Amino acid sequence: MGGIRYFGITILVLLGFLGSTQAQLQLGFYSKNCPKAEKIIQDFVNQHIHNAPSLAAALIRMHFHDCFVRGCDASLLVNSTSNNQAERDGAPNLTIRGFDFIDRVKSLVEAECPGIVSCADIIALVARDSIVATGGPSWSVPTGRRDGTISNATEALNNIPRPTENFTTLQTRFSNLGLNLTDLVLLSGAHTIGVSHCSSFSNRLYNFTGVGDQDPALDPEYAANLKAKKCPNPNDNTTIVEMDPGSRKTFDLSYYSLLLKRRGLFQSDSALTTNPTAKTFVTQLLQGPIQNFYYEFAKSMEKMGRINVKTGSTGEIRKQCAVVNS
Ligand code: HEM
Ligand SMILES: *[C@@H]1O[C@H](CO)[C@@H](O)[C@H](O)[C@H]1NC(C)=O
Ligand SMILES: *[C@@H]1O[C@H](CO)[C@@H](O)[C@H](O)[C@H]1NC(C)=O
Ligand SMILES: *[C@@H]1O[C@H](CO)[C@@H](O)[C@H](O)[C@H]1NC(C)=O
Ligand SMILES: *[C@@H]1O[C@H](CO)[C@@H](O)[C@H](O)[C@H]1NC(C)=O
Ligand SMILES: *[C@@H]1O[C@H](CO)[C@@H](O)[C@H](O)[C@H]1NC(C)=O
Ligand SMILES: *[C@@H]1O[C@H](CO)[C@@H](O)[C@H](O)[C@H]1NC(C)=O
Ligand SMILES: CC(=O)N[C@H]1CO[C@H](CO)[C@@H](O)[C@@H]1O
Repeated sequence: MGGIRYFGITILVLLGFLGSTQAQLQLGFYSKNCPKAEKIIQDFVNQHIHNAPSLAAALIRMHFHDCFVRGCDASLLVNSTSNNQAERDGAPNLTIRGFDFIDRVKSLVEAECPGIVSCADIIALVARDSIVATGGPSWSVPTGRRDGTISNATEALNNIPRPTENFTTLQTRFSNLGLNLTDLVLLSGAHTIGVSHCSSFSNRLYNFTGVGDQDPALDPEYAANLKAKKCPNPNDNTTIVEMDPGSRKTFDLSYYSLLLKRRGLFQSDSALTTNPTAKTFVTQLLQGPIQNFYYEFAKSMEKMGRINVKTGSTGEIRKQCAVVNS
């Protein structure tokens, strides 16, 4: 008995120790030190997103790219220096927009309470508030993330999923970060808004296997249309195309119906129909009311926002989001 009790106490002490070093994210983390922070951020988003609704897509994508490299730690925002090529200058960054928007939010929050609110939390809150402001789903954003001090372009290249990847590769990438098949299908649903450059998918139109062919998984009618009207030049890296034509501003289920019509724009979209479990889930999402998708999407977003977060005394609170504190 004594041995068991002693063992039990040891476990409790150990758990207490772990608990104290591994602080958790919590809702309203800033409610004591900077009670107005979340409201300042939300007000700024509400005032400015209407002038640039397409920014909402850019900002949720920014949150995704940040979380997938070194966790949600705002490493994506750091500028390169003479001896470091940062994430934002890595190949997958090409179309990440919204850096200025985050900088402006950070300035407002710093003016209210200097050195308290992390850039990582600002990205997470801004992403949520922008999607909400443009009529999309909402999700919980517990806060208390701290900012990283390392930002490396090669790591962005190695960790951000590519549009050419197949289901197995995507599933592995997600599961390495604690996200499962359900999360992969739901989070890909963010492609219901926003745009892509022709260069992100033109291999499917012009040179799929290196013999001047087309991706057979892409609806030939849709492919013909893209070639004729949107992306007539295989090397075009400036023209943008709606990923969910006709409804790119609406956070709806049409991305999933396009998948079943073989009109997902990227191989990574189309890949979701190559796995029977994922395809069944897509069909279920389409059968449910939109609220069901929103509810499920919210859970996956919250999960994504927790990836490898730095809390407690790890990391730092950056003074400027683009520069690691000296
Ligand atoms: C599953 C793996 C994913 C791949 C391979 C992927 C790939 C891409 C690519 C290639 C683009 C277009 C970039 C361009 O050419 O301009 C894009 C855009 C976008 N992605 Fe993803 N993505 C993935 C997952 C996600 C996730 C998890 C989210 C958010 C939760 C997301 C949100 C977006 C949004 C909103 C856009 C449009 C951005 C804009 O309009 O500026 N994506 N994605
Ligand atoms: C970071 O880089 C961007 C883009 O080059 C620039 O506009 C911005 O002023 C830089 N920020 C800082 C704090 O150096
Ligand atoms: C960036 O990451 C790559 C791949 O992990 C590594 O080889 C390289 O040394 C890193 N660069 C710096 C400056 O730390
Ligand atoms: C998926 O892609 C990986 C990496 O390119 C490859 O090794 C694998 O064979 C592919 N899997 C399938 C089922 O095509
Ligand atoms: C993925 O994880 C969520 C919990 O985060 C769970 O509800 C869901 O059933 C899981 N999906 C699969 C395919 O295991
Ligand atoms: C297709 O790709 C192959 C291999 O990368 C290349 O040799 C060929 O020139 C390309 N063809 C076209 C039409 O771009
Ligand atoms: C876009 O294409 C042009 C011409 O092929 C090339 O010079 C340029 O480097 C490309 N830009 C990017 C960002 O890939
Ligand atoms: C928005 C942004 O920072 N884009 C950069 C992406 O990376 C290239 C180099 O790979 C830079 O030239 C861009 O400025």
